Amino acid sequence: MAASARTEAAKSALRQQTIELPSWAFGNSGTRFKVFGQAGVPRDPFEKLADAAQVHQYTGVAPRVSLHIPWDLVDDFEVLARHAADLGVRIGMINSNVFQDDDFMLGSLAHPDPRVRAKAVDHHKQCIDVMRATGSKDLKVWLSDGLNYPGQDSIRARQDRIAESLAEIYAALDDDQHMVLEYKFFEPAFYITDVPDWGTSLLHVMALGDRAKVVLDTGHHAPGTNIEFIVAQLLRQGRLGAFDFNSRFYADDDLMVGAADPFQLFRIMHEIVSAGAHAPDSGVNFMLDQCHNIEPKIPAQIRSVMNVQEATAKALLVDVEALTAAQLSGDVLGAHGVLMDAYDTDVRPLVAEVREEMGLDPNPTAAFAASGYAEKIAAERVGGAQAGWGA
Ligand code: LRH
Ligand code: MN
Ligand code: MN
Repeated sequence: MAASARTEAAKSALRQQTIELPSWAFGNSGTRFKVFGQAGVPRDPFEKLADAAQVHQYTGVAPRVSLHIPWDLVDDFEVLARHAADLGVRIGMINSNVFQDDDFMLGSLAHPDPRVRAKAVDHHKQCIDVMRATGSKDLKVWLSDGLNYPGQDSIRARQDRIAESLAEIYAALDDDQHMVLEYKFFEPAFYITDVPDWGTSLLHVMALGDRAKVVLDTGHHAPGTNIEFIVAQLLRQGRLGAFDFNSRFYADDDLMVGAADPFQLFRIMHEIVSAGAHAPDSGVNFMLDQCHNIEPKIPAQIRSVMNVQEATAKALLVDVEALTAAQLSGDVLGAHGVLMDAYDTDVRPLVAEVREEMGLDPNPTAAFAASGYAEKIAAERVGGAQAGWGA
């Protein structure tokens, strides 16, 4: 493909790619040391959606918002879904939360007590009801279940309990609803996490059925883990359901995607693009899972969306024919060079052009800043809510 054709194809793909925003990114957040309150943060889920809609208004590619239950509990979810539609966005994944109730201290779906497991399964059934009311088609499950001490519980029995509980949740889904299971190698449990890695998650979802897939949170791996390998492997199995994008330096830092390691994000997107999984119908949901503790939240989400777009643009510019030819002829440096040529391309003008073609301002950050929205909400909203932690 000629370079100009590649650029045109990249532009058309960028117009179609969408990125899902987390409602909790817009609330106050922090570390266990301090939550820093910001002026104008949303006081309820309705206002979180309004802020998310700003990100979509200026980027044009963020039309869905994930909810976290019970952080985003409202009396009437149909009203919330209509509010989203009025703002030009819609409800995306519904995240369950079985990590903040006292009953779940020793686990939720893996808990030794059947009564606690039933309570955790019931919570997921409530989340499925929220999906029905909002039109969401996807349930996201992350378990904080794990052990702090050797001998604390049976490793195998806990896997069996999780499998059984997940099967019950899966059976409660409607035929057109899906679920994803998120893994995380440690925290809050330190000795063992019951769903610590992609292999464990994959085994569980494969036992459930075709509508269960793995969600890969980029912050949930040990340092040095080759995430693009995991992406390639899950894609081969048709089991990559979604990303929770963020950046990590040390642990589950939840910083802006592409900030810590833009090259890693590019390598991930290269695997995605080479498998055609960036296409809107691929079944892979590109979501953000971030908290903005010290930076303004709406601009941080805008920047994150732009970071994903830029990494995708670079991946779309890889000269696939040249890469394949170099790979097949054993030209190690040639192949590496082709990949690096794409990574080293400044794609910012290309993405700006795409925005202009979509009728948007080429510079979303500046356009948002000029809109006066941040000043307006700071004046109007008093007593903003926390993102969820401790709420
Ligand atoms: C767990 C996690 C998971 C939760 C979110 C708030 O660390 O990544 O996705 O739902 O954080
Ligand atoms: Mn996550
Ligand atoms: Mn996390």
